[in-house]
Amino acid sequence: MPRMTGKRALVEMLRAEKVPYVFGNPGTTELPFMDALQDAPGIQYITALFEGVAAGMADGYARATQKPSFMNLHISVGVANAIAVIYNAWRGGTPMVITAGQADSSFHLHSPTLYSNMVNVMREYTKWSGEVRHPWDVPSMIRRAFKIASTPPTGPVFLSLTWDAMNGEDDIDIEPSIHDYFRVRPDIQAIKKASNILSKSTNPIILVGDRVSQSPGAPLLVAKLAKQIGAPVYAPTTLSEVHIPTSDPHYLGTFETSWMDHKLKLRIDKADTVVTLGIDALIQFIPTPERPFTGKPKIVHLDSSDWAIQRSYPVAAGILSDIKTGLEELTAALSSSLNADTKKKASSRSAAISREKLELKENFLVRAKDKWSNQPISSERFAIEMANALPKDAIFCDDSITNRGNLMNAITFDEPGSLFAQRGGSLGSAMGSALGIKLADPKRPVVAVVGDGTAMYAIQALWTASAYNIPVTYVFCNNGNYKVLHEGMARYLTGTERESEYIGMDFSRLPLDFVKMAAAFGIDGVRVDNPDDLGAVLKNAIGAERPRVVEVMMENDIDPDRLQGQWGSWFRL
Ligand SMILES: Cc1ncc(C[n+]2csc(CCOP(=O)(O)OP(=O)(O)O)c2C)c(N)n1
Ligand SMILES: [Mg+2]
Repeated sequence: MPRMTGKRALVEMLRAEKVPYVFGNPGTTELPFMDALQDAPGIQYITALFEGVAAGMADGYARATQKPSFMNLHISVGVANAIAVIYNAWRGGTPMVITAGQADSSFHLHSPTLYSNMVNVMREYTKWSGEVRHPWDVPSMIRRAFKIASTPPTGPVFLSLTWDAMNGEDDIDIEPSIHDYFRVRPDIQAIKKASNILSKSTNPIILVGDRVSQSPGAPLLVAKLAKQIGAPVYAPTTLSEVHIPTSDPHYLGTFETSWMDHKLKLRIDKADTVVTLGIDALIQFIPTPERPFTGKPKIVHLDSSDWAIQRSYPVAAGILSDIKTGLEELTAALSSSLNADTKKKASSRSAAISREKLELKENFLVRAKDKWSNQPISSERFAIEMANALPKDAIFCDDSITNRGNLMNAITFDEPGSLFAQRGGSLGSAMGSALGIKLADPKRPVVAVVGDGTAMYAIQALWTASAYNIPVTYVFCNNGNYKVLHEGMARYLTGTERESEYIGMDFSRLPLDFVKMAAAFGIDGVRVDNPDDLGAVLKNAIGAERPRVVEVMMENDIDPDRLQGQWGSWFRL
């Protein structure tokens, strides 16, 4: 066993785990690690000037590679700065190993400078949180961290690295974690039960969540299942990744579960079976007059998370397994149990669903046409110009808030790995995520579409993009306000006579100027006011060899039809 310091063991373990990048922002307690990195030329430290950006990069890198990323933050306060974005990683299940320096363990009792019990703090936002107190524990703790982060349901883990664990010395063996035993197969009885329910179902619907795309190969099997049983497929408020090719005729888009879409509730009420796949089913934000599941439809839940199955609602059949493997077995069981009559009925449901999809698309195109030449630029026109400008191999990072719906209507995402949207609800993820994704897949153009308000939660990402020349194209939707909060207020006041003053929700006191901000970081930026210029500007900026900024001056009117169509209709019954 070679003798080495804890800090050297840490770096050797990172090498063994094949970690090419450390995302972080250092302080005094991280100096031992920063010192050891000097002797590890294969590992590049990417500095973020705000910890939320580092967390975004770690999130994007891990999602694009489907492997744990590694982040190193400063004691207590650096960790605290990153928590908003770590929150998204935790909700979405991004495999990340998050570390921070900690004071010498002999001081802890006396609360040294910047000390807090980080293990306790981070327990809330991670799958596992621990502290390394001895150099000889470095390999086992790092191995454990990588294993836990990458075991489905994947997620972030946290390690506090004490000063003495880094600087002390011992005889240490370096062995990486292994990752080859995660495709857990389902219980055959559970498959039979689910297949039995589904083969009798006359009106099923499918809801897909974050864990579907985390199981490589699962999205195509979702499409297969939807066709077999003739069911529409919905994603929650955000389609976070490609859980089913979006051009599939069964995919009907996202539904709003924050201010829950009333139409979805009606759809659930009419269904006799709801198939929930890899999803924390129907998480709500604002209470609705009725709960989404009223107990009538049977729920069939297939998930890699045992916690998610029966978490909030009773299920008729629960299948705990890798999602791809579970879907393979379920679709195989259904192939032998569906008879000619049920197959015929399923295919006529499929035909109706694809007609509904065409209608949704047509409605979107009519709206777009109506507002085609509007200035400020309409959200629909922006979405169509973006769809036309995106190269086939582009990766799209979405933090576009109120523009998301139109973008998802306009752009087709059929390839897993072509879409990464913010998940979890904390603003500012995509500013850093886009950089992590570009580092993971440098040959593909990476485009981040970010709300103007959202961009400001992590604008320091422009420094990292420019300083390291990570050529991401940032497109900022400058509508001058927090439009989604204006919409929320309008929903909140539905049915009352009260007029809102929308306090604290706009930037009119001092308009944001993203072209000037880009220039301050050495990035070329273009502001687009005229919708006819948009296509050419986007095409020119996407895939450039340096990071670019495009600032699109956009409408901020609230769309009453949309509000009425969703939340509002609860109150018009
Ligand atoms: C870290 C964080 N702070 C505040 C919020 C509350 N919030 C949710 S959406 C939103 C506004 C987003 O505005 P913008 O990016 O301009 O998008 P728009 O609504 O205009 O499309 C705010 C402030 C949040 N979700 N996360
Ligand atoms: Mg805005």
